[in-house]
Parts: sequence; structure tokens; C-alpha cells
Amino acid sequence: MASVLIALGGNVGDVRATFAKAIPMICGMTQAALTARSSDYATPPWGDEQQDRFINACIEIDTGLDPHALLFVLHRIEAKFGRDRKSERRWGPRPLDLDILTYDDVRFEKPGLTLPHPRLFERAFVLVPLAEIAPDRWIAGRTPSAVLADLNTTGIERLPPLT
Ligand code: A4P
Ligand code: MG
Repeated sequence: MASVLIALGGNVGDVRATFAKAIPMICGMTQAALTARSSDYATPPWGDEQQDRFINACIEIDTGLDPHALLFVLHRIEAKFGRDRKSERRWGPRPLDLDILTYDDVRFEKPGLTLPHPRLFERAFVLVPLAEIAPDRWIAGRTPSAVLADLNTTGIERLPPLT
């Protein structure tokens, strides 16, 4: 089994309801156990600022799927929640984005999949939820809590659990 950290994001529709349905679907479709789930966070849009704020979260799962099979399943789940990659712009609005942040200590760069996620350490919207569940995890020689200390987290708001 591999320990995998996954980032969830979205800003179209009821994203928190989407996460609540997508997380059990991820576990079911990858035969995975959920080992950690962060809070949901409201985050200012990054990259393309002309869009609604996002909701972001991170989860940790244990799965037997290899990285490419896992990404294939994650893309299928994104599509089930209405994501259409052909009609969207880079860093633009989307109902659900599922990125593999880390897969055990695997490091590779292949067409369509780079591990750890190449832009992980630039993004407070990823690192704030990640630091909640894995603050001291060594990822390519760094830890989320240490990197986060140097990033601007203005406007990121931790949301109370849904009742
Ligand atoms: N890919 C390569 N490595 C990976 C990996 N480790 N995990 C490939 C997942 N995918 C990986 O992804 C493009 C391609 O990257 C995939 O087909 C896969 O083969 P994508 O998610 O369609 O691309 P993207 O989203 O346009 O680009 P990128 O750089 O992944 O950006 P984001 O972060 O996903 O951008 N602001 C806030 N506050 N919160 C957000 O969640 N998200 C975005 C979307 C922009 N601004 C945001 C947020
Ligand atoms: Mg992405």
C-alpha cells in the first residue's frame, strides 16, 4: 500500500457538498482507506484572480493503485462532478480539481504526471490544509509547515465542519 496526499479544490457549484461526496468516491474507486482529512478552507483565487473564491482541502489515503492508475480514477471522478477540461482555461473556474501531491516518496517526471506535484510549494491554498494533516512530512527535502512560514496566507479562512 502507498500513502498518498491529494489536494481538492473547486469554485463552481456547492463545492463543500462536492467534497463530501467525492472523498468516499475516491476511497471506493481506489480501494483506499482514508487516513486523514483536513478542514475545508475558503481561499482567494490564485493564478487567475477574475473568478470566485475557491474551497480547498487535503486528504491522505492508503491505496494499492499505482500513480498513473490513481490519476486516471481521479480524472474520472472530476468528470462525474461536471469538470470538462476541454472547455476550461488554465487556472480558471472548475467544480472539482484533484491533484496528487505526493505518492509515498516517489519522485519522477513523466508525461502527464509529476511527483511530488511540481507547484505544491508555491501555493498557500494547498499548503494550509496540507499543514493541518501533515505539517512535518518530508517532501523533496522540505516540510509543509516550514515552507508555509514564508508564504502569504492572507484571506485564507478555515471553515467550520458542515453539520
Ligand atoms: N499532472 C501532472 N502532475 C500531476 C499531479 N501530481 N497531480 C497533469 C495531478 N495532475 C498532474 O492538470 C493538468 C495536468 O497536469 C493533468 O492533466 C495531469 O496530467 P489540471 O488540474 O487540469 O491543470 P490546471 O489545474 O489548469 O493546472 P495546475 O497547475 O495543476 O493548477 P491548479 O492548481 O490545479 O489550478 N486558486 C485557489 N485559491 N484554489 C485552487 O484550488 N486552483 C486552480 C487550478 C487555480 N487557482 C486556484 C485553485
Ligand atoms: Mg490541477
